[in-house]
Parts: sequence; structure tokens; C-alpha cells
Amino acid sequence: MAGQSDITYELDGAIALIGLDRPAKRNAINDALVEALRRAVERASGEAKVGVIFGHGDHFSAGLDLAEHAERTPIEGIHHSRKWHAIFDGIERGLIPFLSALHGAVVGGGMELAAATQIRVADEGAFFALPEGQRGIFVGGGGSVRVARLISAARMADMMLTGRVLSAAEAERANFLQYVAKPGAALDKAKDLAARIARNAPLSNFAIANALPRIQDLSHDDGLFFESLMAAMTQTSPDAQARLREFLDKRSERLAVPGRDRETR
Ligand code: 1HE
Repeated sequence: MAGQSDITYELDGAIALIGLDRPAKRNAINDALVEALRRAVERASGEAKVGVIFGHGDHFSAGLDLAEHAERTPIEGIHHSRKWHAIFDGIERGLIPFLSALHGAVVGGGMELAAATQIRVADEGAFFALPEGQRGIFVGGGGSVRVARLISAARMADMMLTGRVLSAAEAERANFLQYVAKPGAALDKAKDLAARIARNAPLSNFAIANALPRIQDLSHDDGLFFESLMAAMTQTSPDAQARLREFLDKRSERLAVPGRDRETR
């Protein structure tokens, strides 16, 4: 385990495990942590096929470090927010896909960080909140774009205005989570999913992570055009040719049919 300040980093085969490691402060995200996260994401993108972001201790993250934030001038606040945007964009639209394994508090900037990952898996007991209204601030880590798209602007406004806290079951129904795991099982579930993702063609993983969010920003016509380019590019790669041949020769792994094969959740 090669530790960096406030972040742990471990390469487990093709999977980079990135742990938020400020448990005494509930993994509140200060400048040092976000900078260490940037380095970890960059390293993972160079040597892993997929990354999993999780929190050490009892919580994923209590969000922005409020002690540090209290000291910022307006222009420093803009630079701070733009730095988070750049790092979280590197997670959402980087070279490899990322998952987040969530437990305990997933609050404010912690929820924004999770929203930047492609797949969110949470323990049953995890809880989700955006107490920005109560704190007199606004989201600054991309939440008004990413979280609002996932759960809708109406739900996000409710959480920010009233301080409503969602359970994992509610967050799954609200479209924030793709998976809810038994207590303590989210990280293992995320690693299991990551291992499957690592077996995909890297170019497909890249296309899925990068093209999908961008296509959501395009018009219908431009989206379809972009899709055709991605489809042609991936399908003509040597990796795709080999995998399609494997399927036709009945040498590839079959899809798990619900009710007949292994559990899909
Ligand atoms: C912190 C932070 C923090 C804890 N910044 N220090 N985020 C929030 O508004 C969430 C604030 N935190 C909480 O509501 C609670 O800490 C938790 C529900 C997450 C956890 O409760 P608990 O009882 O386990 O811990 P605690 O006793 O409240 O906190 C333990 C220590 O962590 C304590 O420090 P200590 O030195 O007194 O031991 C807390 O001060 C510290 N701590 N959370 C700084 N957030 C890019 S914009 C994003 C905008 C936002 O993220 S707004 C949401 C901010």
C-alpha cells in the first residue's frame, strides 16, 4: 500500500483502489486531500483499467472542509471550485472508468465526488445530503450539473433547501445509486464490478466513460452522429474484431440470464 497524505492508493491487478483517508474529520475534503486525489486519479489512469474510490473509517465523506472554506475570499472560492471541476471531470471523462463505494455520510462535496464516478454502489446504511442551504453556501464541485442530472433539479433543490437526507433505498429510487449492498459490502461489490469492467476492451470503456456524458449535452441529431463515430471507431479496433470472432466461435462468456444463471445484483 503506497500511502499519500489523506489518500491511500493501491493497485490490485488492473484495479486502482483510491481511499479517502481523513477519518478523524469524516473525510472532509480540504485542499491537500483534493490535490492528493488528483495525483491518485492521474496515476490510476496511467496504470489501471478501472478505479474504485472509497472512504476509510465510518463515512465516505462529509464533503467540503468547512473549516478551510470559511477563510476564502470570493476569487479564491472560484479558483477552488474550478479546481474541483477539473479533477472531477478527470474522473468522469478520463481515460478509465471509476466506481465509488459509499457508506456512512455521503454529504455535499462527497455526493458531488460520487456523482463524478460512472457507477455508485452503497451500503444499505449510507445516507445522502446536500446541506449547502443550511451552511449558507452553494454546491461547487459540479453537483448542480451532475447530481441534478441524475436525481433531477427538483429533488436536488428539495435536498439543498430543506436539508432532506436520503437513505440508500431512497437514493437508489432517485436514480443516484445503481447498486445497494448489504451493510459493509459496498466496497467488495464495487471491486467485483470493477473486475468485470477491467475485462472489457479498453477502447469501449473509454468510449462509454467519455462519449455518454458528452452525448447527453448534445442535440438529438448531433448525439446520433457522435454515436456513429464512436461505434465505427470501437468496432473496427483489433480488440473488437477478436472479441466478435470469439463470440461467433462460441468461445466467449455468455450473458447471465436472470433466473437461470448467476445473480446479477
Ligand atoms: C468536519 C466536517 C466538514 C465533520 N468540514 N470538519 N458538510 C457538512 O455540512 C457535513 C458536516 N458534518 C456532519 O454533519 C457530521 O460530521 C457527519 C454527519 C458527517 C458525521 O457525524 P459524526 O458525529 O460522526 O462526526 P462529528 O463529531 O460531527 O465530526 C467529527 C470531526 O470531523 C469534528 O472535528 P473535531 O476536531 O471536533 O473532532 C468535525 O468538526 C469534523 N468534520 N465534517 C470540516 N465538512 C465544493 S462545494 C461542496 C459544499 C459542501 O460540501 S457543503 C456540506 C459540508
